[in-house]
Amino acid sequence: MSVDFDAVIIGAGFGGMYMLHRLRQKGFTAHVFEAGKGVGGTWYWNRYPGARCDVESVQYSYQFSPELEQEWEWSERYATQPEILRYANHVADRFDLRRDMTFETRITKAVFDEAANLWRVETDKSDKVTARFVITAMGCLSSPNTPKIPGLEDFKGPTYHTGNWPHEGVDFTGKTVGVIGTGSSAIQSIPIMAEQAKHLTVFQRTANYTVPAHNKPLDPAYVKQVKASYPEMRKRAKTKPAGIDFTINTASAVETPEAERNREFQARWDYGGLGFMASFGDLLLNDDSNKLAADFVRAKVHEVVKDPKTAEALVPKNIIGCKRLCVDTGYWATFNRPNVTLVDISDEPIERITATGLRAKGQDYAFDCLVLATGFDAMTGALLKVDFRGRGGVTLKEKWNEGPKTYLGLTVVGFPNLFMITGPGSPSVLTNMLPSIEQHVDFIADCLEAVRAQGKTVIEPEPQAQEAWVGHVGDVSNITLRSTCSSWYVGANIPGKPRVFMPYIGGLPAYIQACETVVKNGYEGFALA
Ligand code: N01
Repeated sequence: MSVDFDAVIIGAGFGGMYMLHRLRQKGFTAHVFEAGKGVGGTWYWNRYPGARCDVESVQYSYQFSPELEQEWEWSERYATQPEILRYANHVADRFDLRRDMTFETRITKAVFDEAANLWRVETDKSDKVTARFVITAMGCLSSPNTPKIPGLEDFKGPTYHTGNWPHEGVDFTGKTVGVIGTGSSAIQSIPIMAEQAKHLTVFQRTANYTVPAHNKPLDPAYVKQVKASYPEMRKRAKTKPAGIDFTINTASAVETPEAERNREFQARWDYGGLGFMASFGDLLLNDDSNKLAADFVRAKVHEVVKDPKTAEALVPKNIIGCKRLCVDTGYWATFNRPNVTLVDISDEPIERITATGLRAKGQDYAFDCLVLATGFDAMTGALLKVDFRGRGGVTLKEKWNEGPKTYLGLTVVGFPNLFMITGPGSPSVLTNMLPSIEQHVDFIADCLEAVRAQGKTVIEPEPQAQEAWVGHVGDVSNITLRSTCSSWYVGANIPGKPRVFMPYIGGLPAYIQACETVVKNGYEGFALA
């Protein structure tokens, strides 16, 4: 039986765009379905004020095309959302990707037809297409989480979610605003919303660690130097656990003399960004080392925030780096403004949303607009919104009842010819997403080519290979402090979600090596038919 496409790709973010390009290069027919009106994925939806990437722009970019690397000019150390979206659109134009994309169309169902060895795919626009392979490129943080706070529908004013921000923007001038959440999205947007709003009230359940970005325009001489040595920089980055080229100090924090240790923390603090967590090699392995880094950051809150009670509430109490570290511009200083109030709700949940605001700890707060900076149903949320049915009609939801199980974070037993770009069980969110995406896309494209070359039509992981990988993902996660706290990495932000540390924390180099070994051994752990 003939199929409409060799591959259907779900999502036109950085994963879906490059996947289409690679499959075309290898002579496969592929089509992308995208719910949004344009390309860009996370950068298409997350348009809240202040949204920018926390990985430096010269590193948060594709490396598959040296020409693209040379022609594109990043303007700031950390690119803003509009600039990244321009880049995504430039890539789509440059590689003529749009002619194989359908926008404003969401894939709702995909059923594996075991007799014909193909996927039957359905969309919310009533399209029905068949494809030999389905490749998900839906992003890890793309299914916004709206918490079920009682009365949410009663609020009379507008409610905005940072992960699904109005495209026309929001002008808060003269408005009173309530913000729920203090994660990365909130920490980036609060300083900017505070500049506009008449009054901003921030409801904080967990105080978060944040490191200054020290963002700045890029010096043309630096850009020239980067462009002259891009291959070396990319190569170095692939030897680092997070896939980001920054210097890692492997020394132990506890074993380093105090003065030297503080010099290192301060130097990292002054440089800014996520490299702070690479100050020492054991910050996520040793409680005492972690506490030293945490105390260094905690002291900074008191240096910045004038009101001692507000400062104490803003001091993070948990393990640094356990939840994702935030990178900010003027976040704590925002709480010195007379038009900003912090409400600590760590000891009692919000009682209810009311018509005019919300009620917390027995007190009513009134505001004109409500901002939910409440994050995402991470890693599995978007995947489980699609009704995937594999062998025997089993759904992915049933299969992942106790948490996601994958082989290499790429494939699932019982779901032949289904590949996930940066799926659970891969380094994904613990790394610079762009190189991780490219590595997955290259793996999938090569794999499809190998299947074709052998005259086969079906590839699927073997149960024992998946079991071994899931076991390994769990084992390495238990070594670090990261698996110990209530974060979206373990699904703790979604009531009822199984608590499993979802990404692979063994680091990008170990992961690349694991994938390369699988390929070298003739797609070890996969069955072809
Ligand atoms: O979401 P979050 P985010 N009542 O889940 C609070 C990436 N990202 O959108 O911590 C009250 O981190 C919740 O409280 P708690 C990045 O990987 C990257 O900010 O659960 N509060 C928390 O404070 C990041 O980690 C960039 O106690 C409630 C907040 O809402 C990830 O996306 C920028 C609540 C959610 O924080 C997610 O970040 C932005 C409730 N019922 C995002 N429910 C870059 O820089 C939730 N909260 C690239």
